[in-house]
Amino acid sequence: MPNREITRLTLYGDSISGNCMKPKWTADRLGIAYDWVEVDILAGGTQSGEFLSLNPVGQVPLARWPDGRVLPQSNAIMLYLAESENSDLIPGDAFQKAQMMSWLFWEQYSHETAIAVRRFQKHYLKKSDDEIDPALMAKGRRALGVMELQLTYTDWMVGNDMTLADIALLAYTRLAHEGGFDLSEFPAVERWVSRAEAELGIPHAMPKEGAAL
Ligand SMILES: N[C@@H](CCC(=O)N[C@@H](CS)C(=O)NCC(=O)O)C(=O)O
Repeated sequence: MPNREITRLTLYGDSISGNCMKPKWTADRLGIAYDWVEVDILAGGTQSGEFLSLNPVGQVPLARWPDGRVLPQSNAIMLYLAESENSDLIPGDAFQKAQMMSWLFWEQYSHETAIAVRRFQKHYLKKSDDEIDPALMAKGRRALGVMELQLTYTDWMVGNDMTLADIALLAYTRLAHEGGFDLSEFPAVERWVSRAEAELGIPHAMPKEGAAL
């Protein structure tokens, strides 16, 4: 499947993956046309010979253009798409752009590595809480606390408008309940999730009130 002829930007991703939603939402927001190729992580799609020939790292998301260029890494793909459209998803001010980058690096090092990993283990691998490294809950709650601090004072992670930092952080924050995190402890984050989902025109992913976590 991955090596078929392509005629326009093609995004390879698994719809259950927040990382894969980041370039998709960015392309949708920018009105960039693309084909979506679903790669089933749980069925080993990222480890097939065909897929590995495109991305030896064996991970989605992956962007591929008809001229043969391929680009892995969710945040790199978002950046390239937004930059190529001169989008205001990247602040014009150099310092604010650096702040946005700072959140993107933090997301990959301190947020995704706890919240996405715990969600995957709990929600998809069906591990009980006892089987999951307790450090993941502590690290994830700490990351949500950092976001709460920022979002108590500002509507968006950087400046007065949505940037790529919001898109990157939304991907797994909106699904944190699937990892056993309780976002009602972080009310500013909860409000920001709704704001960002509305801005991107995507459905609300929060659990219904009273639902078990
Ligand atoms: N830092 C990478 C992480 C990508 C990643 O972890 N992808 C996961 C899905 S969220 C994957 O493809 N896992 C399949 C595998 O490892 O075989 C990014 O942001 O794109």
